[in-house]
Amino acid sequence: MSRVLTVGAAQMGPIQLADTRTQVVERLIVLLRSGSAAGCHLVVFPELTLTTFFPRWWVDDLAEADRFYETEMPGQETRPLFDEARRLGVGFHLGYAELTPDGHRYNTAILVERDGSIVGKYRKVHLPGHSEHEPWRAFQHLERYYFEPGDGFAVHGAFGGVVGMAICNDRRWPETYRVLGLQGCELALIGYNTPIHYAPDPDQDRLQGFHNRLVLQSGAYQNGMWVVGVAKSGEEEGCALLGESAIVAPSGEVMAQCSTDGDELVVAEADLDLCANYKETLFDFDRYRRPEVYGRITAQRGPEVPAEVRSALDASVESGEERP
Ligand code: CDT
Repeated sequence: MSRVLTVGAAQMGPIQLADTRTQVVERLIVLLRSGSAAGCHLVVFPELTLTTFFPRWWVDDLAEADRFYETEMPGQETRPLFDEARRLGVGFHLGYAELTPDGHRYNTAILVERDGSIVGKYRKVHLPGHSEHEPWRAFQHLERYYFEPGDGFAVHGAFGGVVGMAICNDRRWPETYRVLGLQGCELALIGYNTPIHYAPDPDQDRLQGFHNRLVLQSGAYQNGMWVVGVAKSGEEEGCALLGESAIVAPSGEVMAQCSTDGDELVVAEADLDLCANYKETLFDFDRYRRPEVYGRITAQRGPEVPAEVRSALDASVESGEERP
């Protein structure tokens, strides 16, 4: 049985503060219909798709930001997207801000099957940026104020394969792909909002596109999985966001990439059976991995220079030895 999945990366252009949910959902439906016309089984939308990237602003009380969160999914304004997906028989992936009935806030993504049922939910694990008000920045990145971290990476049996999700900053961490890969993930869906300007080190600004491809491609190759990275892009409330949404094969090759900073759909035929070419050869985990020497990966968070290395370095400095 063929396991060739036609996947659409549905990049969104900017969403301004004044844009309503209804307007955004109309744009999503246009992209969904384009995906349907292109034969897509699955259309992937970005992180925090339904609103502007609100963590760039400080509020004294989180409740002031409640309007940016979804308290139900689908809700009244998002239901037309679910209805249209079911009518077209096209599944989708959607990122949004989630406010639970008991008051927890998450940066969340869901996977919706072609019958409109939610088959998986993921809450972002790696929350970047800061939690304090830092008004000196051109724009802030307050995800660590607005959200709690999720508790792990799961996979789901959907679309004829093993599908996982991650969100934006997660894509920069090899642990993300590996934990998914260790569950046999064949297709990882990753929405993002990546400001081109990085205030702590602006030297990285010119490298945003390169770093995006670097992590998507290496994550795909090293785990033998398809990776779909989808941006919200363009000039959003004075903040330039990276586009370059891409569909990457298990070979690490980019099979499709957006070329604009607006609403744009690119499509690829993702043969899930291609994953085995990598999972059963170079990256045959069961045969070649050595978890017994990887203990540090889960035992510690930050780097710890071993004491003997530290004291040897200190001694060489004290003795006036020249450094290279
Ligand atoms: N949304 C998100 O996770 N963006 C981050 C930017 C981090 S800069 C504070 C990213 O990794 O693209």
